[in-house]
Amino acid sequence: MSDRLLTNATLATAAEKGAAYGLIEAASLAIEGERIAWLGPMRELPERYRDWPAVDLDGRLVTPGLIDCHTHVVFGGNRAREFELRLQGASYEEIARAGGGIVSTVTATRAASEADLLAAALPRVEALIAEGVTTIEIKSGYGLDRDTELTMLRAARRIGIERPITVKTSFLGAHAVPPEYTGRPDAYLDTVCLPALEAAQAEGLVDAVDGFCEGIAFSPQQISRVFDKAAALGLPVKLHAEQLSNLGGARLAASHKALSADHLEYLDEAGVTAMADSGTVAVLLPGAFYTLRETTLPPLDLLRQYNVPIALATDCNPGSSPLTSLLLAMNMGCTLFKMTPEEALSGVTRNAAKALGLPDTGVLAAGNRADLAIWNVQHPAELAYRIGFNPLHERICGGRA
Ligand code: DI6
Ligand code: FE
Repeated sequence: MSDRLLTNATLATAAEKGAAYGLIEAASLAIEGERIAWLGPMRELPERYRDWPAVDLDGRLVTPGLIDCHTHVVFGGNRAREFELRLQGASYEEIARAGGGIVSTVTATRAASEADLLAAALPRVEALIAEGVTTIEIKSGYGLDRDTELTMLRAARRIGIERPITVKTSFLGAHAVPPEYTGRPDAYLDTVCLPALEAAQAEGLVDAVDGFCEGIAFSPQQISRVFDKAAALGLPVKLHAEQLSNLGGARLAASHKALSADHLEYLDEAGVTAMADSGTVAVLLPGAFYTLRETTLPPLDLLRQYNVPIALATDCNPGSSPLTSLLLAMNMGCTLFKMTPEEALSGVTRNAAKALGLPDTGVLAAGNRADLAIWNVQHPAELAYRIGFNPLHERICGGRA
């Protein structure tokens, strides 16, 4: 699509400094190729853009394209049966220890081909795209053998080719101990996980390395070994930390300069200060909190007090968060975690970009990628306020409608 001008818009730029939401009213935004060339009040529009083809947005709100910075959208099967069991009283951890949970998805994922995984994931990704999502992070972690981990990552990369969306992949081989290694997590890491990471990196399939630090998964010592391998391969890290208990995962992640630590319901002050010092983003996942009927809240006040950037994501996965709406995650962030609607918006734009190490999206600014969402709303608070309604008017990803 050629160069053009959006006029008569309300911009919520999500810039860190300045007005709430980075709001600019009666604004124009010029798109040149895949980048934002200029934005600001209409009356300050520079001469050179005045004869560009213009679209009058009639006062509509424009935000950065939304970024879902933590998903597991590639997987086989589903866990509706486990949903029934949990409603009959079984806990998430009991189901996992009895060989259900993550491991049941592993069985279904191993049985699927790359084409099967892609076909199953696309409707989930399309639901996100329909809500203005322009960047998605996708993890492996349901293969837990070398071939299936690689197949998952290839399917994830394929999504970014088949659909107009930027995909960032994370290798999550340290997600669970597969049944064939029960009781031998270190042997799993040495013989499967670490060699698979090396192979995936050699194939260009990995943008970051993730792990699950939890009693039902891997200890901090084990995660450390995975992070050391990531460092040796030159890959950034992130971690599922303090979701069900406090093992000091956030501190560990921060000591490895992690991009993000995610979940964090059981995070303590030492973890918060460590994250503040390392610039690690707190990715909150209210869909999992809701699904697991968690009652311990992530420490929002401490995160704010120490200026830790806060992001929000769907955690879309078949077990703890079968959620494919980032707008609903924003609403849940506000209602369940008492985030402000402004924090919810920066959580799915500016801070989500930071959680993925992306410097040129997540904020509307000249020079950034033209990743935009145009909404049929007047004020940005409306995005987090409504439940189950999608006011997207148009989405532009890298300058393309
Ligand atoms: N924490 C989660 O919430 C997901 N993974 C993780 O480490 C859940 C994965 C699942 O239950 O399938
Ligand atoms: Fe997750």
